[in-house]
Amino acid sequence: MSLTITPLSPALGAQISGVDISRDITAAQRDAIEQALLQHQVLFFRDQPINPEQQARFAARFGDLHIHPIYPNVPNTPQVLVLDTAVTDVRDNAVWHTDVTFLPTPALGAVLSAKQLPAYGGDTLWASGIAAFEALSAPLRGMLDGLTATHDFTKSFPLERFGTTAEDLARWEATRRNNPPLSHPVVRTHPVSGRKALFVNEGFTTRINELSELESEALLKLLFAHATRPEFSIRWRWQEHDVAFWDNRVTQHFAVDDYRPNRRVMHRATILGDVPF
Ligand SMILES: O=C(O)CCC(=O)C(=O)O
Ligand SMILES: [Fe+2]
Repeated sequence: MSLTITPLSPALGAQISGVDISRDITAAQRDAIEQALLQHQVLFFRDQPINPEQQARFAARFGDLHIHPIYPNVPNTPQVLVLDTAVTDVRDNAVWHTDVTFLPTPALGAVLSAKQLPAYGGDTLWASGIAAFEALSAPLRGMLDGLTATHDFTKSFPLERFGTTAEDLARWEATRRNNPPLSHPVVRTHPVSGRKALFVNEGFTTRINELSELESEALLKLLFAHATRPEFSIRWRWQEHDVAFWDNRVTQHFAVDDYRPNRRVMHRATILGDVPF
């Protein structure tokens, strides 16, 4: 059976059916999914009840997996992290962000599986950095291309919220030591498709390096607002056993925090990426 790819909006997002990702997918299926990811930037699969080992195996078909420094993992499958509102304060995901841009090699992408959901609420939005970049005026595109920006782990993981126990504090201190603020290009070229995307995000980007502080602040404010406009984004209403697979090189996302104290549990496998250029 071949894959069916149903685009969901002009900027990004497609639903994929006709594949069971709990099984070892074929090379042809893998390649078709990769092509769909390059084109649509975020893919959604429905009715895919997968266990953590299956999720890690599927994600590992697209690259080596990352073990997150802060979030808890599934016991015995550390490549799969757990976002459980009963265990972890996940409010830092309710800001537009690209995952782990505080790393020299931010994630290529991630595979997120819905395990337990509130009756309603808890949607996730994604936005296309490609659509956002292409919609800017030529003079602004020209100015941004070539600039660099600072990304800082502590912007989304502040000590106040991640250093409550001695163990958490030690982990946070070590993570901060190992991940000092670093620079990435403001406009990133996709390493496979060659398309250009805006690559600053409110979660981790603190400063455009080549501008004055005032200029940087004003321009980042503009870019954060522009990048997440409705026409560049898609909102996914989860059902249990849905799986989302996004290209973290050219998108950002926002997990809506509107359902607590109801519980929501997600599992994520994160695929290592390369140095942005
Ligand atoms: O919980 C979600 O829907 C997404 C959370 C998130 O930001 C992530 O998994 O990277
Ligand atoms: Fe995220």
